[in-house]
Amino acid sequence: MDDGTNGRRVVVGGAVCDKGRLLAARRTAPPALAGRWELPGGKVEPGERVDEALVRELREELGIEVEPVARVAGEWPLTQELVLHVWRARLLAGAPRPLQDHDELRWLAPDEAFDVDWLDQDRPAVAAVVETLKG
Ligand code: 9L3
Ligand code: MG
Repeated sequence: MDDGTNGRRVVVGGAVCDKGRLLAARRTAPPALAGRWELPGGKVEPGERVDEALVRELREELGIEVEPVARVAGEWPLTQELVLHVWRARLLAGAPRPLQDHDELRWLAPDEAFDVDWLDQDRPAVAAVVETLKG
């Protein structure tokens, strides 16, 4: 089956939105990425759907419950083996806390969306999601 990933493992990032703002998370690892901001998430496990992985990762990393809304069009290569997909998600329950992998979180209004130093591969999806928030 052609899932469009050319055999690469999918990393899912969550564009979590609440009250018109987008959640950004600052990474603590690996050293090359520490201090950069991302749409939180992680690797999809074998046999797991991407939207399921998103719910699991955000529960593990931030202690929140989210509802996946829709995939953001596009995919962004991370390495030869990994490719980033982004899903918009709605905050259902909990207040995000950096439980693992992050040391700071911010809720960004559309006009602040690029005040943080996003990982390069996350930027196009952030831009697309910010447009939907302005709508
Ligand atoms: N990554 C890039 N953008 C993102 C996420 C969640 C992850 N929005 C990159 C960083 C790591 C790799 O994907 O090199 C795996 O992510 P993780 O499992 O360490 O979160
Ligand atoms: Mg992660």
